[in-house]
Amino acid sequence: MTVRVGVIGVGMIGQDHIRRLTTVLSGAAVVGVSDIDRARAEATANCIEARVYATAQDVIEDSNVDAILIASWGATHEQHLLPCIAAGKPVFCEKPLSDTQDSCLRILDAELAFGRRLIQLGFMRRYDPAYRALKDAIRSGAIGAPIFVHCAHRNATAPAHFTNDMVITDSAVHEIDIVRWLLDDEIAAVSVLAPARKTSATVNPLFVILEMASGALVDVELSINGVYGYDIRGEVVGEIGTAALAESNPIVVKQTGAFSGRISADWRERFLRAYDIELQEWLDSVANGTTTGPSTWDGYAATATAEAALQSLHTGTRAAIPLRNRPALYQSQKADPSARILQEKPR
Ligand code: ISE
Repeated sequence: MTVRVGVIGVGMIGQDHIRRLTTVLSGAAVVGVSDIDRARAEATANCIEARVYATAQDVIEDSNVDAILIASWGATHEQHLLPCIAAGKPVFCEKPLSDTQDSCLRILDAELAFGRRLIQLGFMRRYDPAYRALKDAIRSGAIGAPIFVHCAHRNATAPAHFTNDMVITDSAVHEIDIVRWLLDDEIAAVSVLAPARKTSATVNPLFVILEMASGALVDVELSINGVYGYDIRGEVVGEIGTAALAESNPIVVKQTGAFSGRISADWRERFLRAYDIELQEWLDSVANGTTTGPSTWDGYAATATAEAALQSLHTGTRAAIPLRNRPALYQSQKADPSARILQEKPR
């Protein structure tokens, strides 16, 4: 089956997903696009011979569109997701689910009322071969019960519009999601610290501490600007051993008494395969009439944690995260087939 996809939002990540759907993956046709910038939508549509729609609503309502990919600004997601749910159309939605907890809950309630999952959220790290191997190591029991997780999230440069709050909502949100998934646990509280020492970075580095419901502790260093490259690090310390992401470069060059390797320029390079696998699994699940992967619940939990982290950043106090009870529709990730160990899929 070819899934006919309509894309809402054709900025950087939207274009990257269209390239992937049209030239890398199998089983998809991008039949139409919309964007608040009509000229940008037309330029994109011309390259792939797709239709341009005047509004996102037109994409969603078209009976020639089987599934929707939302890659517009996070604050617009609710206004697109609610009509997708009303139309019963499967959606791949880039992170965040929405920019506020209240908005996430409205989306969650709409999907619950619909009665089955329709939304797969774009937390691509869950599809990264290294993160999947890390989860497998934890689940195997090889390192015992996790006690600490050490993470670092380092970006080479931050775009001009990047704010200190975005360090939490755009960047830390990935660690917020990945530790919930790795440990199959919820986050109970968060504290955010900013180093008193001044740096030359235009966006402040931050240090985030997450307290998991199980009692495990997570630290996340966020250095989003002015670092040597894009470097994502993660180490889980268990009761009897540790497991860590290895260096992500595929080769090591040794020469005149030194060794070196490549550091990714940005997330599109570092998580290239993860993005491919993520979207291929989405297409396959749409074709099978199911929805897997990061859910509306995961999006709500991530945004609720990010909101509490912002509160901690601005008040200097630890913030608790009172989540709703988890509805049965959003079963534990243990039972989610997308959490299975990697079968690399892109064809
Ligand atoms: C960016 O928006 C992303 O989503 C990247 O994955 C993340 O690593 C980066 O820090 C964000 O700015």
